[in-house]
Amino acid sequence: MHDTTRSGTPDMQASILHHLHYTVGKDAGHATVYDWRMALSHAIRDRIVDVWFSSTNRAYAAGAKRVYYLSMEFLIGRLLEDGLVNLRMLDAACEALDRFGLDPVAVIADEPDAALGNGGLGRLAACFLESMSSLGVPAHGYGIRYEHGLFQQRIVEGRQAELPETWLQEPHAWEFERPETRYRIGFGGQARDGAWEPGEAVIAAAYDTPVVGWNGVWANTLRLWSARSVRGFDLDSFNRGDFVGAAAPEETARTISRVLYPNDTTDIGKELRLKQEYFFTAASLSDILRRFEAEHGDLAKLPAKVAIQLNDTHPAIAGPELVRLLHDERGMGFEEAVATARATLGYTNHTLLPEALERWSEGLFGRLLPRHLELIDRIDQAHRAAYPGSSVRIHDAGTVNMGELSFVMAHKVNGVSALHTELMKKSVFAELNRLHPDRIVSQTNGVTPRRWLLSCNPRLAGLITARIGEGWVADLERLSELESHVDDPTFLESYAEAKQANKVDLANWIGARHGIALDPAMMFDVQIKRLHEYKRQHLNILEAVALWQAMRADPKADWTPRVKIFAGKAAPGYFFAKDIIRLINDVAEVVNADPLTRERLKVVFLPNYNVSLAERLIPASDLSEQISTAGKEASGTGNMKFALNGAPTIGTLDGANVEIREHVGAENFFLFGMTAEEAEARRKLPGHAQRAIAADPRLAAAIEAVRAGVFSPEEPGRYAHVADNIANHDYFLVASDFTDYWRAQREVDAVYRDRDAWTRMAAFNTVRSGWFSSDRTIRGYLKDIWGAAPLI
Ligand code: NBG
Repeated sequence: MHDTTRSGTPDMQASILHHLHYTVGKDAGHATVYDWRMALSHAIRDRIVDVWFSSTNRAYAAGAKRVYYLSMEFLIGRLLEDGLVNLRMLDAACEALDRFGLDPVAVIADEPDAALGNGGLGRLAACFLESMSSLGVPAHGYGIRYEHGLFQQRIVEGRQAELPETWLQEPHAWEFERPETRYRIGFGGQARDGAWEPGEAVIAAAYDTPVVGWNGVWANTLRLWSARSVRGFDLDSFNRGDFVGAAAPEETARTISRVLYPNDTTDIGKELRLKQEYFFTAASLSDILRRFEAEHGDLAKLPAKVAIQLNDTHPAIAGPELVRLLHDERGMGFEEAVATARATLGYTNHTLLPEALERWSEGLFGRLLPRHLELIDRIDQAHRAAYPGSSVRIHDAGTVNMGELSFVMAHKVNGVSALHTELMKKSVFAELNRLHPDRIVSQTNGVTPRRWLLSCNPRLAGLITARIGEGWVADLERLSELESHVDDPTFLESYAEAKQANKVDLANWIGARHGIALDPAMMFDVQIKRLHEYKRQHLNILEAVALWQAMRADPKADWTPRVKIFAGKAAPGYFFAKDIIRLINDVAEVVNADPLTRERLKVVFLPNYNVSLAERLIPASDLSEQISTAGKEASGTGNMKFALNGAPTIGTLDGANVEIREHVGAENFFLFGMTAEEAEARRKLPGHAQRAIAADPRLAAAIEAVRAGVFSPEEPGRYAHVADNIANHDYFLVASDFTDYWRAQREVDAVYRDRDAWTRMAAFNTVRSGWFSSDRTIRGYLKDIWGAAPLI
């Protein structure tokens, strides 16, 4: 379906060769895969740039409202295939590479993943950028150009080892440095008489990456900031022989954009982190105001022409910073400045985990941003004056609360699924919601169908297009036109074949890459996401242990063969999560070697989970594990990708699982476990874990095996603390949900054995997942939060 190319193969060949010669500086006889990949990327970039210019001109000509998405993370992954697919030049490019005697797959896979994010939050930002371009919304993404993205994970003797990520070691083919776009960002110093005299400063330097939308109609800009020294190279020190000192200012300044913090939903409370947040937020706001002033001038119009979205509290300093820019620097009255800022800002909350709601110590905050602290206190006072009796405090008891700050400074606050939004109203923002009952809205997350179906699953995409045409790519809800096809045996047969072929590809890749032989006839049961207790990978591995024991006890029974595939990174300082990785690998070693069970149960942990690995795994999955403790996963977005690609969910009523189940139908979803409310109540019941263990001998035996060192014979006590955690603390209710999880898994087994029933279920998941497109989510933000409209 990629055939409708704008420029045919000869044209493509010519531009690849042109760039190979004049941009990369190689001739075909000496070019490496890297050289070819760069040449192709530049050839594609040229075409994207044309789209980019015309979009920019159209946005200026229309004088339209612009959307600015501020995010610490953009987990964009590889861009070449994205560009090729959206420009519809994949076939032409593959053909051209083929003519040059190259393997297109290898060339495309040569691109490093841009891993400028930790997980769902950063990937959502990337999907939103793509959707805004596909819809033709004039928008910019703003973030940090980290030199080192999320660490690379190796598994060494079962354990996670972290290595630095080095995506910028090779030139990044997609970006344009903008030496003319630089801002001086201050820190420290003093606030005096309503003005700020920073004690130090760094330069924020802009790098632009165009993001092209579907069909090559519109392209927006992702602008990432890199930190530079204001002083540059110190020649005097150098001439004195102090070579290290000469380079010191530059090195220090660059630290700010050096690394992405490898934390997922937990706060790290570091000075450098706060600096990063202010650095990119301040640079972005200066840039936004500069563009606005050039275009419209009158600051009163700001909310009519600019919508700024804060992706979580990381850019929460945007509130006081915008007030500072309007009030201190442009002379707007304080109250008007606050009202203008509020009307311009929106805030998305992405988690209710208390440890992730950013709070800074007043000492650190005041030292780094003294004027902002003053402004925050005025904002706080004004809020209290407006709502006497309110106990809400932005700055209180020695801390500055970024959640409260974001809420007070935004005209809309949104949760990322229906359940999450409701829980937000009841918990973290209960009082603020009473004071501002219209402020909280819900916007359920979504994923871009271009990357997460068309590009990653060409077999299924081709089958869909053959049946209903290609309109679904731009309008995913059209998948519902396939409803009647689910009754057509030929459709189901092709659907099953596509999945099977994807599984064979994955098995071959895992075999070649990791030396693990997987039988594609087994069920591929997949849990891929960051390691976190609330995501409960330990529930999944305990079930594997119990299943292994059950198989050993009754080897003759007719077990449904399955392989449990895990992948995911743990924050380097999150020791329990790292122990779970090790436990999974230890269980794998024992279970996979057992001749009694190994034909029917395998456990695999794939290292270095990233966007590209997800693109490989999801189309080849049979079963999607979404088993978080109810009330803890704000939304999830992987859950949507699996459903769309025909992997039914085994899951709890958490996050967007709830809505997935409503859409695909309860009969096509394996539900288990307590609801959020029940979980909350159970947690308060003394001895809940022990009771659950006493009631389920299977669970007791599985925990006992882990405790006794069955999977760590060389160090029997290795997992005693894990067993102890589940038996005695179990905040995440692993024990209490185990029995029902086991039941649901056996139901999975039963349905899977009926190939037709399973295929129907999988197909219904695809056909009914159209609502989970990020295009739909963006339309929701446009209507309910941004008050902006697409230009195409
Ligand atoms: C994550 C949630 C996910 C959600 C993504 C995107 C953070 C702070 N939150 O459930 O845990 O899907 O955000 O909204 O990373």
